[in-house]
Amino acid sequence: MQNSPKRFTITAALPYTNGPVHIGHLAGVYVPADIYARFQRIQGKDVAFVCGSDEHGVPITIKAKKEGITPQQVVDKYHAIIKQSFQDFGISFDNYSRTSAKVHHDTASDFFKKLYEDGKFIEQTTEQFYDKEANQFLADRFILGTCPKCGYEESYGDQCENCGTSHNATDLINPKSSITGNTPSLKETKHWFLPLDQYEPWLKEWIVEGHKKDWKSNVYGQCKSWIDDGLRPRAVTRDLDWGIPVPIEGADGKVLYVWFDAPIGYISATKEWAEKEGKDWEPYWKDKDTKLLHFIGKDNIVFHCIIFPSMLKADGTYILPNNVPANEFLNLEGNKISTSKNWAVWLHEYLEDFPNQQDVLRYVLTANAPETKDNDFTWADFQARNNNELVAIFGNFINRVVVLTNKYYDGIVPTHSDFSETDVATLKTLQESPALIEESLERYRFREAQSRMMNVARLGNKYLADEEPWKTFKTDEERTKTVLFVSLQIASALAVLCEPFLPFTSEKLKSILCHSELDSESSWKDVSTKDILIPSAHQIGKAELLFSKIEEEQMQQQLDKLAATKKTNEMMNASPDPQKDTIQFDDFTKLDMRVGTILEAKKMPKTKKLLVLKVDTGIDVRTIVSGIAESFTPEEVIGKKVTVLVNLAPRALRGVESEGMILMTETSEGKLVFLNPDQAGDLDIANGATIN
Ligand code: B3M
Ligand code: ZN
Repeated sequence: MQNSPKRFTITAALPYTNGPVHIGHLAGVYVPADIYARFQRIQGKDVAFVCGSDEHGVPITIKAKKEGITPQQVVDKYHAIIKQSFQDFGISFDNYSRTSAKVHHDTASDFFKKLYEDGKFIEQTTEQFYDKEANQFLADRFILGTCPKCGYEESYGDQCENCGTSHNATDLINPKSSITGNTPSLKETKHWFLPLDQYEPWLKEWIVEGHKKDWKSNVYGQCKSWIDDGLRPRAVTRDLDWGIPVPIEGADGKVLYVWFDAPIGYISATKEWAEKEGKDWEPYWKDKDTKLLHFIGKDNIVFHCIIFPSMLKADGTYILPNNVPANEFLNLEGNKISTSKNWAVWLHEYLEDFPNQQDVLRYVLTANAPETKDNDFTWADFQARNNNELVAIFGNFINRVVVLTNKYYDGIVPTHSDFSETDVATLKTLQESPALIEESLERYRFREAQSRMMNVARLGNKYLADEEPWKTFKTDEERTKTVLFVSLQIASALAVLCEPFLPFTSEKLKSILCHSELDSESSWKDVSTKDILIPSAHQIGKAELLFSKIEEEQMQQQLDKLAATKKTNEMMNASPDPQKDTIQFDDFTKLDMRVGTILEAKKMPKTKKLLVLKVDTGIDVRTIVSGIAESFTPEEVIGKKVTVLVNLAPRALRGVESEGMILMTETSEGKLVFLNPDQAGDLDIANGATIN
C-alpha cells in the first residue's frame, strides 16, 4: 500500500458526446469521483481531478448520420450540455476538457508515435468487415452480431454489452452491418495492434497477484477472468474518417481507435490544466508518489485495467493506476437506463423539476450507489430519503438549533457550564466521526461513508430531542446554554463533514453559521482534534431551510413522464401489421374518399361500440354507423371534419343502413383517432373535396 501520496490524479470516465448525462452516469462515476476528490482537497492534498468529453468513436458518427449534421456539430452540442450539467451538480473537476481539442490530438499522436517508433506495435494486414453498399469498412459499433460467449444477438464488434466480454468483430456469429443491415464482406486492411498477449505475465503479476486485496471484487474478478481467458493483440487503429489521424506514413484514411485515444484524454486534460495553473503536468502522471485513480462504470473495466495500463507500461515513463473503483449499473424503476429509449432521468431535466436540489439527488444516488451490484433508482425511494432523512433528520436538527439560538440568545453562541456525562459522550462520538468517514472513503465505500456522515446529524437530532432545551429554557438557563453550545458544535462539524457529499448544503450551512467570520474556519481535522469548533459569543445567522419536503404530486409528475416514455417506446416497438397484398393503381382509383363533416351523432341502442352518425359528405347527408363509441362520446364528434370512403357498398348494421366508412387509426393503447383533414391546420376544406 502506497504510504501517504504526495498528490492525487483522479480521473472520471470521459462521457461520449452523443447525448446528455443522466443519473446513471452520476451514480456510477461522477458523484463518487467528486466525493473522493473533494475529500482529498479538504485534507489539503494536491489534487488533479480531470475529465472531458469523449468526442470520437462511432456512436457519434451514427448520431451525426441520423441527425443529418457533422460529427463536430454533434460533439459541440453535447459537450456544452454535459459540461454545464457537471457544473450544475457541483462535480468539481479541475479541468473538463475534450478529445477534439488540439492538446489531445497532439498528446495522443505523440503517444502513438513513441510506441510505434519503439516497436511496441505489431503491424498486421487483416480482413475487416466491409459494407459494399455503404462503401466503408465497418468499425465495431457498426457491426451487430451474436456474442460468441453468451449468445446475445445485439453484441457489438468490440464488446458485448450483455456479458461485458471484449472480442474482435470477426468473432461475432452472423454479423450484420448496422448501416445497411447487409451481411458485410471481409476486405484486407492494414492496422497496428497492441500485443496484449505479451503483457499477460506482467498483468498477472500486477493485477492477479498485486491487487487481489485492494481492488474491488467486481473489478478484480473481471480482470482475472480476462487474463485467465488469455489476452490477444488488439487493433489500435481503425478505417474511419472521424477521429485522430494515425500519425505515421502509410496510414491514410485511418484513425486511432477511440479506446486508444480516449484514456490518453486524461493526460491531455492534465496537461491543459497544468498549463493554466503554471504547474508541471508530469509529476501527476510520472511520479511514483502520485496516487492515480480511475473512476468508471463496469463496462469500462477492461480498457482501464488491462489496455490503458499496457499502453502506459509500453511507454515506460508513466505510473500505473493505484485503483480503479468501478461501480456497477444503476437501473431506473426496474428497467435498464437507456439513452436510445429515453429511459433516463436527464440531469438538465431534473434541475428544471427540482431547482436547487442537486444535493438531494447526489445524496440519494450515493445512498443507493451500485457499488458492488446493479441497483435500482425509484422516485418513491428518492422522496422517502429526502423527506425521512434529509428533511426529518439533517434539516430538522439544524433548523431547531439555529431557531432556538436566535430565539433565546439573538443568534449568539452561548457560554456553557459543566458538561454532563451525555455531553461528554456526545462530543466524544462527534470527534470520532471524521476517522470513521475517512476509513470508508479510503476504501471507496461511499454509501457507508455518507451514512456515517449522516450519523452526525442523527447524533445531533437525538441529543437535542433527549435534552429538550425548549423545556429547560424556563427552568434551567445554564443547562439550556450548554445544550445549545454542544448542539452548535455538532452543527458546525456537520457543515464540514457533509461537504464532500452535499457541497451545496455545506456552503449554505457554513453561511448560516457564519463560519467565514470565525478566526479560523473549522477544518476536517479540527472536528476530531478541537474541543471547540464554534466559540461562545460567535454570532450565527438566521434560520433558513436546508431541504424541503417533496410532495406526492411531484412524484406523480415524474412517474407520468416515465409512463409516457414507456408508451412511446411501445408504440415505436409495436410491430406494425404486415403489409397487405399489392394492389394495382386502378384498384386504388376505385376508392372515392371525400372530406365530410359529422352533423349528428347518437349511440346505437344495446351496443357499446357503435355510434349512428349523420355525415355531410358534400354530395349528400347520409347515415354512417361507426365503431367509435368506446373512444368518443356523441358530443365529442359533432362538427368534426373526417375522411369518408363514400363509394363503399351500403351495409345494414343492427337494422340501420350504413352508407360509407369513416377512416380512423388506433394508438398503442387502442384509442381510436380520426385521420382527419383537421391536421391541415386552420385551412377550411369544403365537404366533398376528394382525397387522393
Ligand atoms: N466514453 C464512456 C462509455 O463507455 C467512455 C469512457 C471513456 S474514458 C477514457 O460510456
Ligand atoms: Zn456476451
